[in-house]
Amino acid sequence: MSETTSFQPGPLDRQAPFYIAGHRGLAGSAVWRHLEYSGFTNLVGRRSADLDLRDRDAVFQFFSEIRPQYTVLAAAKVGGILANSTYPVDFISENLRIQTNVLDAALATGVERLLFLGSSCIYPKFAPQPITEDSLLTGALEPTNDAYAIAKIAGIMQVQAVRRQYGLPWISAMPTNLYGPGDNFSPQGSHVLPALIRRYENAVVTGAERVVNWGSGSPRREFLHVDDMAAACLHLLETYNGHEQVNVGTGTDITIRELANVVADAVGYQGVTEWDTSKPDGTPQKLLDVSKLESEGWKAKISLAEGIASTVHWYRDNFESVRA
Ligand code: GFB
Repeated sequence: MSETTSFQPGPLDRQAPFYIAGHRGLAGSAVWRHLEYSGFTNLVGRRSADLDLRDRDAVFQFFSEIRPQYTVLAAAKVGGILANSTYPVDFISENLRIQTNVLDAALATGVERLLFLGSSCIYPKFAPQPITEDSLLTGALEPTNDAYAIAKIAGIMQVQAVRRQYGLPWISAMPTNLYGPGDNFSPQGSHVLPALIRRYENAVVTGAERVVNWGSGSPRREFLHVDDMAAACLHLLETYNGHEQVNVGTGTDITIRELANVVADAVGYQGVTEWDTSKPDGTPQKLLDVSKLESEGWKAKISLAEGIASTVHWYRDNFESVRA
């Protein structure tokens, strides 16, 4: 029996050095907050200006200095549908370099528990819905984000390879579309939810009577608040030791048109909404089957309405400094 199969997960040591790669991003900053809240006292993060994760030597140097016992790999080049389809080279190349460097350095220094964060876009474009973990590699990917998806699939494979070859109990989690405080609100580069918050809020502030969103509004997406995602990550690190990636979502989805109405209501916009069908729709539906995660004893807590309201609040409070 290899070490991975005999390893029994349990509570992590709150004093052990714990590195969060990407701790300034949407996902990583939520992981940091949740670990802090959960009593971890030795969290380590580096801004990209201080440690460029694409620089292999620097990453190895960092791991040998810090010797983290645990790592969450939340660092990635991410973006919405337009950014992904316009800059596929950046999305595949940067993500492969970042994750290979971090995973190799973590292996070289013997990181005990590691969680690799991926994305629900790793699954085939027409995967049966809701998408189960075993749909991975059963069909062609959605072309608007295939470069990013291939990088993330490579990350899952590397984690599985480390389990097989070296017996370390590392795991992967695949969150659905995330949102929340600290998101990127760039009009061209962001994901749909921050884009809608910014656009509708701006329309209210400027008194605009017309808002134009992308695509047809008919695609369905599932949205998970990052604080829920962060709680799921710690839960999995303390309970799960499986070869297969675990889906992290809410198990419910909504059309983009419905989402736009929720955001418009949340900010108090009463004008007209139009749809620019020259922009891509992307995959028609992306709803995760979360029964594996639920069987591990975890369920999302933050409703979409509640999560959007608090994110709008955060956006207003941080308007001057949001990433855009
Ligand atoms: O959030 P989004 O870019 O992500 O787009 P994906 C979701 C849907 O919202 C698409 C529509 O059908 C868009 O056409 N949409 C409407 C908008 N208005 C807007 C807008 O102003 N901005 C944006 N961005 N979308 C990404 C992948 O795909 O999801 C990534 O490209 C990653 O690789 C991420 O997996 C989670 O769900 O289509």
